[in-house]
Amino acid sequence: MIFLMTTAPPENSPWSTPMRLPPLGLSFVAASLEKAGFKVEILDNYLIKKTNDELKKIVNKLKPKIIGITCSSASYPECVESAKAIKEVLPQCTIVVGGWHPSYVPESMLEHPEIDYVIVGEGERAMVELASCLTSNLDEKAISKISGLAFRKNKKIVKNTQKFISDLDEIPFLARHLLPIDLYEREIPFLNVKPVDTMNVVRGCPFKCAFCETRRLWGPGCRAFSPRRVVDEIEYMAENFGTKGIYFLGDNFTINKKRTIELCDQIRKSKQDIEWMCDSRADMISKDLLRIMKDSGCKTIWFGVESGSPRILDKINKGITIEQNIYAFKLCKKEGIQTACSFMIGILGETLKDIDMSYKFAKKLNPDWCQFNIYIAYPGSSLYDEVIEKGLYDRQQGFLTFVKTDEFDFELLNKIQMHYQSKINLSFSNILKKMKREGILTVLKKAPKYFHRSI
Ligand code: B12
Repeated sequence: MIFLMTTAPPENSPWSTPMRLPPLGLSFVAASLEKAGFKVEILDNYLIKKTNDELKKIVNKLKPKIIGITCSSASYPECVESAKAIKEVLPQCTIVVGGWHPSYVPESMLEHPEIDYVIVGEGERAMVELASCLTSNLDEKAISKISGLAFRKNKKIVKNTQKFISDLDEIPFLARHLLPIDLYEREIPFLNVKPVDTMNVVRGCPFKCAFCETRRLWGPGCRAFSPRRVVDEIEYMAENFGTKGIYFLGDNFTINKKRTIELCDQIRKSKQDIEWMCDSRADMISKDLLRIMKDSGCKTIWFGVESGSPRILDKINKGITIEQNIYAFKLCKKEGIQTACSFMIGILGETLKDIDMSYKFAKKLNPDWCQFNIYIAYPGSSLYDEVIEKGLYDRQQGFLTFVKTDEFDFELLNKIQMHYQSKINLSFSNILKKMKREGILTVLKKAPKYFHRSI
């Protein structure tokens, strides 16, 4: 039996978000393990919040041979603590970690003897290979050849080169049946239907934003599930979980226009009448594409605008101009697609004047929803290296770094964030728009959420 789990930063931590979404990556890994014949259980501890003492009891009862843990830079300390707790009661089990943080800094995981293996990047194939070796008593030689595996050998850390799955359709549908589906949010302000579920259908991003750099996780190219496969899964979700809306989460849904059009066609022709939204970039949409997207149920597009200062857009290497953003938002409005967007505040090199430019720009774009995230530096990105090199921080929690410059620190950014977010999202016109879209009662019920802070 294989036990998979997530961990979360403590509730009062600045990195904890109130969003309750299913762990897509871990559930893909679970689905692949099931397809290979393993019995799998998932504990979404980001959601359920069992203490380590409770976790010890659970694993002691289940006695899994292998435990896989998802780890982000925010939950790194909790991931290590969980591994330690597990090994206290089950010293013989094998602990494998995967996810963004282990993929970028596998050494930080393997310095803890409780963690046996790290899977760098895409997890499905490597985890199945590892589990097969471990359960068929194959020798260490076979294990040491697994692509994407990092492990200790003779007091050194070995990292095998990754091999990416060229045909994503070989990955089975997400193992939603292993998740406590009713405990998730399943509604979203930008769609009028309920329940809404999330999907990730594109992997990789060719752009080189200095704060993100997903290439180390997904490789240099961009791969996607076939439109037919995506629609088959939507139909399966609708039939088995009542799904009526989809949020396509991920780097860039519209990266390949031809594929996006094909997917829209398939969605339109499918027997399910779904509403959906996606993440995209201002330079990756066009009038004809928006029309096709709208025709197939697209209601909202989320854009990472990041800054209203051209200097900062250059600094983060976003590759999108102020003018392109203005054009994209106008186009969406004209074509009847709602816009949501996020900005980052507190980037190194940014001044309070730049931050103010972002606020003014957000007002000018006039999105239906706007989020100001406080920039956090995390390993793997070039901005993180610069923050550390120049000492531009005053605190670190695990690997997450609170940027501090002569002009701002986290506390000030926090105040600015709350102020901007409430000014824009709680403006009279935006509240009216929300009420029209979601109904007065829903808006009143959700009001406290509009104030929540996010990084
Ligand atoms: C959805 C999302 C969330 C959701 C998470 C919902 C959930 N339950 O998963 C919410 C809103 C809660 C969230 C919160 C946060 N997030 Co977030 N999030 C994302 C987002 C947009 C999509 C993640 C996703 O589903 N990807 C698709 C799946 C298929 O990929 P995956 O999860 O990476 O999984 C693959 C591999 O990583 C690996 N894998 C993953 N887990 C495991 C486990 C094992 C055992 C194995 C073998 C392999 C493996 O295999 C998977 C399949 O190939 C990403 C950006 C992105 N483009 O991915 C950011 C991202 C992951 N988040 C990020 C951050 C910073 C945060 C927060 C700190 C933000 C905050 N202020 O609170 C928190 C911390 C959360 C935590 N757990 O500690 C960063 C992570 C950077 C880092 N180094 O950790 C990202 C990359 C965004 C970015 N570019 O800055 N997030």
